[in-house]
Amino acid sequence: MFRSCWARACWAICLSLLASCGKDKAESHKIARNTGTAAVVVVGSTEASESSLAKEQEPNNIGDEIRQEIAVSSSEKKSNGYQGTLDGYLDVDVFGLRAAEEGMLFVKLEGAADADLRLELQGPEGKTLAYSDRGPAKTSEGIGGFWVDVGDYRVVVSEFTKRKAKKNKAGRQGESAVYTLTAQIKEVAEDYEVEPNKSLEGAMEIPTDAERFGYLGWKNDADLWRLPVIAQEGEDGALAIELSGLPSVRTKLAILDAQGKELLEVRSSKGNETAIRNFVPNEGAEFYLVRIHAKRSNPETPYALRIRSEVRPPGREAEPNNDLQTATPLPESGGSLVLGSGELSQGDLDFFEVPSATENRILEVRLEGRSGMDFTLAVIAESGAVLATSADAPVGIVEVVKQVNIPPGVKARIRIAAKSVNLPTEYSFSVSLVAGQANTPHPSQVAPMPVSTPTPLPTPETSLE
Ligand SMILES: [Ca+2]
Ligand SMILES: [Ca+2]
Ligand SMILES: [Ca+2]
Ligand SMILES: [Ca+2]
Repeated sequence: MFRSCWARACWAICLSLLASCGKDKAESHKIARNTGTAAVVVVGSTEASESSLAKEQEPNNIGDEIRQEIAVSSSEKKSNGYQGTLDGYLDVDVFGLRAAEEGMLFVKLEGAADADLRLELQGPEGKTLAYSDRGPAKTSEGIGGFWVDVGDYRVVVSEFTKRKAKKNKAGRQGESAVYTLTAQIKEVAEDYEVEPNKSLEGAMEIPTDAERFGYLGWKNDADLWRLPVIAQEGEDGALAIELSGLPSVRTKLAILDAQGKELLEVRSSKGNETAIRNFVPNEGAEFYLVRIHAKRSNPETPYALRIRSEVRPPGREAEPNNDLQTATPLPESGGSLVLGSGELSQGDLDFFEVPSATENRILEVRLEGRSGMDFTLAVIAESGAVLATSADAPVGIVEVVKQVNIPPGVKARIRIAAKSVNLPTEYSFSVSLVAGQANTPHPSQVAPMPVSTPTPLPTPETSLE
């Protein structure tokens, strides 16, 4: 206990020291891009009332001269913009956007309940910079926290029409209901992301035991955060990486090494939080990257990302442990019983390694999860051959495998997965090992099955390009 507390204290001190070392860099990086902008809390957007907005003037299609412009600057405390309509499904409305200052741009497109709106931010030459198509008609579109430099941009409003309707020229006809398009540069607090941060170069720092905020502000926005670490004292230190839920969004949370290689990615269910807990940094690793990403954006609600230091009790998993090679070794025990525990998020999979012995043993595993989740349990040989799986017990029932022969010298693996994970969920299990021979088929008589992607879990969606 004493050692454990001491290790925790050292771990925390080392991390906070490192965090303060890295701070100058993070701040200078941020200040450079925020010249002349005081760091204050995000201002509540003072929405322009619809009646105060000017009406769009046609023709304003792609290729027409831009005659209407939205002026944005951080000193403007209200949104500027226009009201418009889409005259049939083929109408496209292009507005200029002039940024008088650099900063974080927020664009909002609402109304036109009878049309499925799309919103695009373009460079002056028409190159797409950010895109929003979040849902059918009546879904507000927006772009949240896009970094603009001083200069000219374009905002394009158009309508989504299904391919078949387009082909048959059978899209919506006539003038749509009125839409409202507004834009504003908002000042953001110190602990918010600064875009662009899709690459290591732009990644801001998040120290341990800190909280940072950001937006998944447009389609395919991906945010990287730089997580500095230092070799921990003892072997029981770990990190918990926790991401808050975003309304109507399924978020993806990944940890990458310093070279950008993905080590583990978990997902949230719609609107819910997700987490990677029990993450154990490699000795000597300087930093890791945390990536936050989703298919569907939310330009209005920020996410909160937290990093906490934790202590791993004996037998607790060490992430990443999603395959045979990275299985967490279970502690050697004097007796015949070994205890283990861990946590599963959606997309996670946990492997444990059972210590080998000089004699043949009979293995039994009993797994208990919290909150009535449907776990699956398997015992696998070093070769990948499945030695035993738990019967498909209903939700909330303890999963058991028993009478499994473990030959001398073999380090068997235990694989733990779950069928549907709504929220990150803890589990614990016990492993009993008794010398002897059980009457079960030899491993070679059992067909091997893929172990890195268990059937019950949905296949991960395509990751970022
Ligand atoms: Ca129009
Ligand atoms: Ca972002
Ligand atoms: Ca896990
Ligand atoms: Ca895992």
